[in-house]
Amino acid sequence: MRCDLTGQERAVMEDLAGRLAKTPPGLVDDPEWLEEARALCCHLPVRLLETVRRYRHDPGPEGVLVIGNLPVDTATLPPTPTVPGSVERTATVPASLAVLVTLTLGELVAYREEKSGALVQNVVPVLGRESSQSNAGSVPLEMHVENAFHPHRPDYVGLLSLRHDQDGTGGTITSSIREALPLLSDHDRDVLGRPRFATEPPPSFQASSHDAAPAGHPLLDGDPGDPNLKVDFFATTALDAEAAQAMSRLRTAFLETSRELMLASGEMVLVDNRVVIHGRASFTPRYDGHDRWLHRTFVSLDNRRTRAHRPGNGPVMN
Ligand SMILES: O=C(O)CCC(=O)C(=O)O
Ligand SMILES: [Fe+2]
Repeated sequence: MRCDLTGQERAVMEDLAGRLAKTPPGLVDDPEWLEEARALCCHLPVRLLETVRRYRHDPGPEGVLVIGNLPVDTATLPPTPTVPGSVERTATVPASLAVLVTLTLGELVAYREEKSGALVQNVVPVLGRESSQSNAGSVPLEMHVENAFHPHRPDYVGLLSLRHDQDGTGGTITSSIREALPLLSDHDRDVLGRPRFATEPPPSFQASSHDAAPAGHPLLDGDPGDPNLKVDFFATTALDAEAAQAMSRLRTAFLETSRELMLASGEMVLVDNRVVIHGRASFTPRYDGHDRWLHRTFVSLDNRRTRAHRPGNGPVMN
């Protein structure tokens, strides 16, 4: 699914994001700023709201929605951050855009142990982390459901491109179980639907409170013909040999049906984290301030469902 903003719609977004960026205290994680963001997100161009509403009802076979022509002005962007764990606490125009679009889909959330619980996170390459299986790396990032280990993994992931890679590489890879499922045998589907797999927290989590050995879980659950998905091909292990073979064939099916999205500056992709896995192709960072830069946000659809994990009814989950 796609929605490219017209010039007029882009101007509306520019006005709303500009107003939000100027809202006191100008900090993304501040409750009063977020309150204003929730109000302003109801005023997005109606065609965009309709598209997001349709996408939330059913994300289509590919499970992703790309929104194009958002008003990111590369001329005024600061250099791409280079530090580990980089987040965007300041309510810049791009951060405001990411928040406004994300809030139309559901509740904006973050995880306390990841990127200091910031609601808008920077996806940037970090010197010395080239081979890390995290978004700071630049080797191929293995396909994963976001925070697959967590009992309340996000329902959607948002990625807004501020700056694309200088060589035009490092695309975001997505692949949908709706497209991969037909490539799997009934036997493999049955194995993947049983609790014969375990998933560790990703490297971006300081694993403190998740030290216990992860319990076995299925990779596919729900409607056998249109299942939900929970797998991270780096962090998930099969608990027996037959499960390992089925998981390997699942990975092959995902590779065969995957797409590479070269997000241009001002393009934002929303990924349905129940039906789509994502990853990233390799690229060569230069650490010169012009590297690939995305803002990442997470959506949870139901605040009550996650309440026990969110102290003070705030947006940050334990
Ligand atoms: O860099 C990307 O395109 C995606 C990285 C990723 O998986 C993430 O930030 O969750
Ligand atoms: Fe990810």
